[in-house]
Amino acid sequence: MTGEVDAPQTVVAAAILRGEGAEGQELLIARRSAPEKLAGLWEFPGGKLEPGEDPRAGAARELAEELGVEVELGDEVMSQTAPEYEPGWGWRLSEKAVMRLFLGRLSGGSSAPQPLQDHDRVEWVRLDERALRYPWIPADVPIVEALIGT
Ligand code: 9L3
Ligand code: MG
Repeated sequence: MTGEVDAPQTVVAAAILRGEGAEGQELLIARRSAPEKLAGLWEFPGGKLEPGEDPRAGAARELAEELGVEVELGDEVMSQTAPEYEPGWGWRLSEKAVMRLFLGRLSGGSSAPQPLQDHDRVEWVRLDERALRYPWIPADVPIVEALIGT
């Protein structure tokens, strides 16, 4: 009983946007251009929540800033089996950061996603083994694997 408290966590919120492509359902992924150590790696777009910000609202704000889109977000993406998913917290990114992740879609009337800020490319991809050929940022790899079911 040393009176220790949990270190404050950085909370990131991100979205998996779904769209209908020629071959069925596709997901939006974005390639980071910054910071340097993550440049060239793909992720589900999002970013840090502001203090007290609702996670879905924060994810929507980040996508508006980063990609110029309007989104509608729904169910949270969770896992019962991935060790990286911590119930009550979200996806563990590092010792100090967790990520809330939501399924969503572009709102009717939204512009198409464009890399405006921290990305240099966006793509719609099918969620199967081919998605694992992209160089993902390390924190997102277990999420993609959990979604594909590998
Ligand atoms: N992060 C990991 N996976 C993601 C996102 C959107 C972010 N899908 C990590 C990368 C950064 C941190 O969270 O270290 C904060 O993200 P940002 O605010 O730089 O986008
Ligand atoms: Mg971001």
